[in-house]
Amino acid sequence: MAKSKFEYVRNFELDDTCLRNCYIVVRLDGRNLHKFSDQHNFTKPNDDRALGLMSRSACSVMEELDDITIAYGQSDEFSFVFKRSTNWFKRRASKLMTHVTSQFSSSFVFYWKEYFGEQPLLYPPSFDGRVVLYPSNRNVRDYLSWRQADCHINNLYNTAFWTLVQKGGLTTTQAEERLNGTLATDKNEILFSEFNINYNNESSVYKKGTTLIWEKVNETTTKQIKRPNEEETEVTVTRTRKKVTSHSCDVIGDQFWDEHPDILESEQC
Ligand code: DGT
Ligand code: MG
Ligand code: MG
Repeated sequence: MAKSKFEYVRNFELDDTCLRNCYIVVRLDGRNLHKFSDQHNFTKPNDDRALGLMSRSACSVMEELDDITIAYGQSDEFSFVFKRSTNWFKRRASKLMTHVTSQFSSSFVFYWKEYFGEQPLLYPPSFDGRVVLYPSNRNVRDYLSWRQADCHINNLYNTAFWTLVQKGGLTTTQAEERLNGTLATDKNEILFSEFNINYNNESSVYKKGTTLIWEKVNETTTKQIKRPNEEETEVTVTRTRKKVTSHSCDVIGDQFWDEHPDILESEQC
């Protein structure tokens, strides 16, 4: 078929193929979640409904899109790591990034009611996305460690800050001044000695964030079976299937990676 004279405009498209042999990480982050969380009365510093909805949306991304082996989320962000050998969408960065962010955003709206019940969603939320390539397993682990360290630092600060405000009666300015220049040990000490809060006992979802991976799980179902000339009997069937499972554990040390050796691929490629 003859090409139209407009065909040349295709040549303006840039090649954004991700380099081979690299892990492709897509990180998304809520746009102006500060305002969104205020307007939707999120509890401070952590809102279980919001964190649950973020994880549910990330789970939908893993289930609907191919080749994501691990996702890690905290606050209003989630990172998705694609297999280093993925050829999904010919490794085109813009396709991968936009599919992840749009699947996540639509899921966030779709599942809103499951987490917020009758509380209305006041306006459409949006998420930005970026793609980063990491050539080695060590780089991917360090990337996830970086996000988890960020989660820990922010959560300790936010826990101390909102405890000073909510339980200590300080204004937000006073709480900010009180925490200015303090180290982690100081914040732990303020929580413990002034408010009898042992930070170690805080929920691990808050302290460690949420890690989603694929795991084989056994699912048992019972069925009533009726054969000709026999009494109806109950049969139990156990099937193994791959499912996205959620963990709030340390991903900085070796234990998690030793227990899940299939998440990262072998280095010889
Ligand atoms: P951005 O990302 O530059 O468009 O701006 P923000 O406002 O999204 O800022 P960001 O991403 O650095 O920080 C996340 C905000 O989301 C932060 O203001 C606290 C809020 N947020 C996230 N999770 C929760 C939560 O569970 N409860 C409450 N109250 N706020 C949360
Ligand atoms: Mg944000
Ligand atoms: Mg953020």
